[in-house]
Amino acid sequence: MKITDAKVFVGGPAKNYVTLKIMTDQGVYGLGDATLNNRETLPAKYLQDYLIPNLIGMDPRRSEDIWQFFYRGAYFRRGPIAMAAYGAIDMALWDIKGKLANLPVYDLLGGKSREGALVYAHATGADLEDLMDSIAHYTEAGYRAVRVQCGIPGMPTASYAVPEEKGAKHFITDYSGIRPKVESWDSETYMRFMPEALMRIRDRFGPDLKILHDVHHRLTPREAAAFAKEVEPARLFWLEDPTPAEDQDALRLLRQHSTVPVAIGEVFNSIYDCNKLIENELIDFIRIAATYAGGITHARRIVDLAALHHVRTGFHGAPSHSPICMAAHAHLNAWAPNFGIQEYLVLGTPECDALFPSDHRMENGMVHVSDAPGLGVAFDEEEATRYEYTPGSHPVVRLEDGTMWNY
Ligand code: CS2
Ligand code: MG
Repeated sequence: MKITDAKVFVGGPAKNYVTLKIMTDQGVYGLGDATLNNRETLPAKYLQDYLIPNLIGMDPRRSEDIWQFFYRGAYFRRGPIAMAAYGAIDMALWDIKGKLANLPVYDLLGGKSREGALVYAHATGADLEDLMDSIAHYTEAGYRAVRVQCGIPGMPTASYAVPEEKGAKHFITDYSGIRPKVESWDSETYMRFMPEALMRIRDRFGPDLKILHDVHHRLTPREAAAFAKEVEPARLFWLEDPTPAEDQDALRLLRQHSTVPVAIGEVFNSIYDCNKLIENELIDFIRIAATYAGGITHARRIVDLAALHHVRTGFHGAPSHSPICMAAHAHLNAWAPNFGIQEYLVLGTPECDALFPSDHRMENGMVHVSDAPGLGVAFDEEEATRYEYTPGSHPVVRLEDGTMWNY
């Protein structure tokens, strides 16, 4: 069996997705997601210029060897661009493998460990009152877990992922051009406001709601430890990215001072970014995504290491990823013995469903994986002709005096 061709599509409704389609001599094809948010053309180019010409003629069933060939063969290893490109190939090969076996990918991984995967939604508010309305909207829709982000008095754009003005829809990526907007940040103001706000949310919604909060890499290790200690009474489900994650030792101080569960890893792309965090049991949830972490093959290795250390999964599921990556997560979530929760935003808009038809479904705050062979998601190439690449950028963050900070 041989790979005969592969194509890359860049574009999509409201944002750019990088979609890979691998064709074989037996008529079976596979789909993968290489979307690297705000840098979408780069994994696409890597696929087109180097990886696809090498893929043609390879046996698609040998997904492990193909992964090793590209990872080791590159010589210069890892990095988000390369890992997203390998990730797309790997997902497509698992899709093909499932279609050949006539089995959903979760069965190839070891079968279902649960009936549905708990998800969390994103609630945001320009102020606390606005945020309470947004949380109520999701709890009324059946969500049992909600991530809460709130504007801070006196610093309207200071807290990550908050609408600029009341009622405005928030898109993190600004597609009006390639130059980023600048937001401002002050850790002291944030640390004075947020613990009390989280406590008020807990009081208002009661003990059962799972409340998550994302610090988006903004605090120093000492600040993060102080903050984590202060938010303990709100009994968060998790505190996400309290410090910049590339320093794996930064979490030690937090662990000495607080028992708040910590989630980290949405910017990681390899097991070597999180092995110390996992082995030293400095985190409770690992936030990798199948796309950035080199596909199902490498993500599964991270999930297995995490399982040895009581670390559960919480795969990144921001609109950064296409429904193909979310389908890969649905299969990993159905299987992983150490599943924790799934961030859930992508599926559901009519345009997105038309481009990526699937019967993975959300019900009562849980995702139910599709039983179709392979990944269980399709790609409508006719629909895809409606979209093209649109340059855009995340905001950047500066302190009041102009110093660059972490977005
Ligand atoms: C965020 C992301 O979902 C999250 O937890 O931190 O939305 C992140 O900002 C984007 O994926 C960046 O592209
Ligand atoms: Mg995050």
